Amino acid sequence: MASDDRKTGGDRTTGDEDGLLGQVRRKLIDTKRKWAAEGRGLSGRTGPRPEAERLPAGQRLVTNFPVLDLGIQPEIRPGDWELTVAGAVENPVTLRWADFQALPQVRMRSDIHCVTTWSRYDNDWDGVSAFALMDLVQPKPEARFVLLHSYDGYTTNLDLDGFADDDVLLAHAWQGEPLTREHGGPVRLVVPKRYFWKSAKWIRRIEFSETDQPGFWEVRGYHNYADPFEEERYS
Ligand SMILES: Nc1nc2c(c(=O)[nH]1)N[C@H]1C(S)=C(S)[C@@H](COP(=O)(O)O)O[C@H]1N2
Ligand SMILES: [Mo]
Repeated sequence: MASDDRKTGGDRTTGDEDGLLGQVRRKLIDTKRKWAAEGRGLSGRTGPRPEAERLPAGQRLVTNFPVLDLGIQPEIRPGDWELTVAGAVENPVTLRWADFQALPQVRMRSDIHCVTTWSRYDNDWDGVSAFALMDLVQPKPEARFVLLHSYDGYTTNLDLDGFADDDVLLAHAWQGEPLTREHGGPVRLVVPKRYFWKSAKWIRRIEFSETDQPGFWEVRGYHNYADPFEEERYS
């Protein structure tokens, strides 16, 4: 942890988290984690989508990995990278590279669906799960949304359920190789159940909040929720 940005774990038998909402939230997260361990989908499906339903409407499959961004690709060396997680959380943190690497690491395979109509199957991501990050910062009961901030000035928003899902991670590697600068290295968010603009590259700050704050594309007419299987492209 960078200096004393991270508060001590605190006594969880006191304070907000002891309230009913806090208990419900912990229960909810525990349940989702259990489902994830059992390989259950949150939509009630068991296991992956059938192959015939895997490609959302209006998408075409590609095997390359297109690059899309605002045209600025910030060069952040791991030694200079910092991720702050703050807002409506019990334990705000600023993680540097070694702190991030010391968190539990996972590998997750998922499909990418970009609103510009390309989809790419079977991407292997290595990094830190959203659940592990939430364990660390302990979102407060009132936290209902997340705003992601990136080093290029980009922002994007998610409802808490969108972020706190069993396939969401902060990735530092793709297909077993360190994430390249053009794809958001050193660390990007990956949110497979939403169009890819929600997967912030060059992540710098994660803000938990009571209120929803639309991000860069969301204020420019992109859909707030962005489910590819509902074709939620524009609002
Ligand atoms: N920081 C940042 N993240 C971003 C973007 C961006 O411009 N800046 N573009 C988004 C969009 S629109 C897409 S489709 C994906 C593209 O990721 P890729 O370049 O790795 O394919 O990143 C998303 N994350
Ligand atoms: Mo996109």
